[in-house]
Amino acid sequence: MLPYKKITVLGLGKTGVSIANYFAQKGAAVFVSDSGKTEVVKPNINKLNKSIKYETGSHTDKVLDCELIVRSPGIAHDLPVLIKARKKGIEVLSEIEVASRLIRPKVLIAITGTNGKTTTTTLVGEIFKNAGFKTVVAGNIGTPLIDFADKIDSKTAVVLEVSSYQLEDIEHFKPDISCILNITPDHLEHHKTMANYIKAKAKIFSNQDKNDCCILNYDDKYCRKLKNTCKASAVYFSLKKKTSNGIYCDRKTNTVYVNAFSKKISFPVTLKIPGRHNIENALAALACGLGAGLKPGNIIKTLESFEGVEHRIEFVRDLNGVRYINDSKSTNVDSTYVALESFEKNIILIMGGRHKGAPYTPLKKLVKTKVKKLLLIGEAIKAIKKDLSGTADIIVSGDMGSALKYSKANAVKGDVVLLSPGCASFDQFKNYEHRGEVFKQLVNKLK
Ligand code: UMA
Repeated sequence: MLPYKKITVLGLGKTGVSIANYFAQKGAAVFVSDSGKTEVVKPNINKLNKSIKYETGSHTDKVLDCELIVRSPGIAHDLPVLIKARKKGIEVLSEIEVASRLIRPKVLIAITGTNGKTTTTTLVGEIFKNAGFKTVVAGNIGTPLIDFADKIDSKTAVVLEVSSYQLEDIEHFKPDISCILNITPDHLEHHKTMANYIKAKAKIFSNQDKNDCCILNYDDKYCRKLKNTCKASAVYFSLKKKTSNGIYCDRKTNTVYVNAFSKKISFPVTLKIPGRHNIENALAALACGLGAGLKPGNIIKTLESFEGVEHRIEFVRDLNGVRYINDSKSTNVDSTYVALESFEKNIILIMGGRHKGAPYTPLKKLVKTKVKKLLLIGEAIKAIKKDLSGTADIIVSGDMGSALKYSKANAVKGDVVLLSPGCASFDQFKNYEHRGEVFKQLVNKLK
């Protein structure tokens, strides 16, 4: 148990409920503050332990009557009440910092990156499960680490997906193996500048030392440079260059060369998951496994049998030769870029949702060459229209139902109807999973 008797939890989403209940059960006095309207927050209030006090609608100074504030990841790091708290000397920590102080696992692997986090975290989890480990997969992927705190022991492998939001308020968080998959503009509405975003990502290795390992993408300019500031033993993965301490894949022959972890080996790998980005994810996962001392043969078997994750370039249905693909997990421009790269041409692309600040212009070339119709939904319609005008035939659909109705009426054999929004989902859906489910339900109803 941590040495705090009075704790405030800021935000009552998944993280807030878990952390508040954990500390209440351990006997601490817990206060929860959520800025949302009572009727919206009510379902989560109902999940709270009865001893917990709460406020809704705004964050008042009641928040400050504590020794520790645990900030939910989606809440701004510089919220006025948090600035006040820090001035008063109250600790402000993220849930992963708090939860990681309570566990002593066999190995802690933390994975971040703008895109590919969920796929890679899931894959690394599978690698450890298949190697016979008791494995916990948690974090930004959907279940807060604190939910497993009492179940993790010295035999457990913990595989954690971490976001830049969670990393902002860490202090001692120290994974044995850290991994940054890539860094491209995202969450700029939260971090304000790219420099702040990179700084938050780099915190993943800030407490590591030479006995730890940090896995970085050589082909990503920001990741490559981070090696210079990293005290852990850094291992690169790359599709472009065989580095002296790294893992490289030759895409022409599908051969992987490992020149790291005191190994010099090569082997062929055939993945089921499509696209360049998934080869990168697989190389990173391989590095995580090798870094933890697992046998290459076992890891390769898992890489080759892995079928991917829901909502990420997920095949839904073939209707009269038209393929429907759910990529609702695309909540930023770069992940839509990656999805477009995975298909040849004849794409009917559904984009839009809540705008997150980054421009859509990096998609111009791919949209122009591969997209037949660009269907726009949600709040970002104006911003996308402005950035991508002149690239493809743009149709303002407004919502998912209309976009699919249009797709059904206009798609011909050989087309791909791709939902890859490039935006957050919160304008019209509860979250990206909800958006993906709605898409799949509507697609499966098409006659
Ligand atoms: N709220 C306040 N004050 C504010 C803003 C929000 O009280 O100023 C309240 C809201 O009213 C709401 C609550 O905070 O009730 C929501 O908290 P949250 O946004 O931190 O969401 P959680 O439900 O706790 O989910 C979080 C992650 N969400 C975000 O980082 C936005 C989930 O990642 C994660 O799975 C979960 O913790 C468990 O660890 C989702 C995500 O979108 C998938 N992550 C982003 C991404 O992957 O791009 C970073």
